[in-house]
Amino acid sequence: MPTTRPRSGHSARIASSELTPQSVWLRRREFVLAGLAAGLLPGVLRAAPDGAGLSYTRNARYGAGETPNSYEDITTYNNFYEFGTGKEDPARRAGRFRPAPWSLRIEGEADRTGVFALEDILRPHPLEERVYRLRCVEAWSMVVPWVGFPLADLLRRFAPTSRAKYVAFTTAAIPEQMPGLAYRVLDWPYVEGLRIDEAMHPLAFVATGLYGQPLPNQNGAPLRLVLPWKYGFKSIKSIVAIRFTATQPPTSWNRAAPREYGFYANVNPAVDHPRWSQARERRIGAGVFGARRPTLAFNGYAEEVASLYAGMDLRRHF
Ligand SMILES: Nc1nc2c(c(=O)[nH]1)N[C@H]1C(S)=C(S)[C@@H](COP(=O)(O)O)O[C@H]1N2
Ligand SMILES: [Mo]
Repeated sequence: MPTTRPRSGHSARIASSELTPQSVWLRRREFVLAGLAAGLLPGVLRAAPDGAGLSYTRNARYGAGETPNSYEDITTYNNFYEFGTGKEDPARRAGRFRPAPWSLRIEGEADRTGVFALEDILRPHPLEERVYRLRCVEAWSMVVPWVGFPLADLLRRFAPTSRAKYVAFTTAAIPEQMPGLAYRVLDWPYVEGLRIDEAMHPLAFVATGLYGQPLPNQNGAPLRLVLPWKYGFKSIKSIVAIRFTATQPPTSWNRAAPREYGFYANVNPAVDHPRWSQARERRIGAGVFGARRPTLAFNGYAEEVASLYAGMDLRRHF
């Protein structure tokens, strides 16, 4: 599987400095120092049990002061209804799922559309680690050290046209490999969508790994979105298609229960779910005393993303 192949991180590029004319090297050095100042520190290569670790840089801008959940918590307490609705179903029932070979279909309002092999999708992107909070709409939360790259960097490669106002995403639906598809809990395949400026926001992330290892099937292998300021259901897993559209695309949870799940789904402690409060959350794995904590506006990322929604009524556009 291609994601197990080590990729070169910043440290590899620094090492090539001797081969470069000095003027270029000095400029590159400024670039590297700017990167360091911005918190892009060389990553630690953690070895996976089978030796298949990813190579990545650690982006220290995200996750300061947060203790990541254990690998065990993150990979055994999941929502991935294609494998069943129980929290332990994905870990137990995703073993037959094959995330390789994989391809991604790019469609709609973009100059470069077509079907691309996953290797070609991933090749140009240096991987970085970002520790993000994940807040599920069900009022539990976790902290996850994702490995991946900015969604904007991927989307720009397809040269979206000026008519591309939204981006729609589709999950794989393979009945022989995904036993949950036998139950019509949702209208399969799982679909999600973003306004294009949300998708291009620097926080929007494509994860291909976690804890320095390729994504386990239950977490959305081989690639999934991570949108830390939105409820977890926006972070669509195991993506097979991306479509640039002029109009707002349908989304699975909104279609299933429009009064309960909006298109935007920004984490908002001031707007309760019709059946429960969103004011507080239960941090998985935090023990009896640390477990209950207040939910923050935009899951604590308001400083970065609130301007995306300036002038919008967030009770109406929930
Ligand atoms: N295709 C698909 N994507 C999905 C889901 C799903 O059921 N199917 N569940 C969502 C929900 S509700 C959450 S909270 C997160 C959970 O991600 P995790 O299991 O990696 O923590 O995935 C989201 N992405
Ligand atoms: Mo969720």
